[in-house]
Amino acid sequence: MGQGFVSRGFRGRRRPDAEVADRIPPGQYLTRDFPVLSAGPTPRTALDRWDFVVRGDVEAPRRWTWDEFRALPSETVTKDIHCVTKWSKIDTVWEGVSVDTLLDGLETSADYLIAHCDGGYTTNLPLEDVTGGKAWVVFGYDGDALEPEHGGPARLLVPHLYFWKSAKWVRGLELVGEDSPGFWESLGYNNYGDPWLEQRYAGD
Ligand SMILES: Nc1nc2c(c(=O)[nH]1)N[C@H]1C(S)=C(S)[C@@H](COP(=O)(O)O)O[C@H]1N2
Ligand SMILES: [Mo]
Repeated sequence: MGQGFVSRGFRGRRRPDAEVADRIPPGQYLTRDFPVLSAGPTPRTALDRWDFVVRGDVEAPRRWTWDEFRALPSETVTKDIHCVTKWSKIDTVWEGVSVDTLLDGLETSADYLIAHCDGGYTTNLPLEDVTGGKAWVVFGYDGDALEPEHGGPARLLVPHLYFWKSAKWVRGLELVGEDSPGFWESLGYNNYGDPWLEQRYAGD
């Protein structure tokens, strides 16, 4: 095999921008980097003190230790992500537990949830936007453990909404009957955040 084949193969791993243009929402640009956006310091919770809780409007709260959480069925998903600061990143590869798995069989009359994180960050979501194969609690990125800066040990991944909904260092989901704005949502960002409708700010 000649040198030409090898370098061509390397270049071939990068898709030309035109090929993915229809995957980039309005006002966004494609990046190959993975920017870090955190409203505060990176929390570092030891795994033996980490747990994940589903609570709120449920008959009995559910709680998993790290080991229990990692024993849940997990999946690898490849998704495009879109940050409200206008970068989009395509074909990001994550490993985690589907929110469907976490809520499986749970009885609730809640229509919304609030994701709670180490460090105090919150974000609100309609329950229907995290069920039906649309959201995961991920602990792996690109074949490795999710780095602390990107939300490790675990973050929410809700790729069809702007990336601020993908709460880093997530520790629990609170099921609620009434919607209430999370951290960015109460600071003027859109309550829902559909990147294809450019719902960046309140009123968009
Ligand atoms: N806990 C927490 N989660 C968070 C944030 C944050 O500041 N704290 N920032 C949000 C925003 S605005 C974005 S764009 C993404 C950034 O994720 P990244 O740093 O892995 O790129 O995380 C989201 N989740
Ligand atoms: Mo963001």
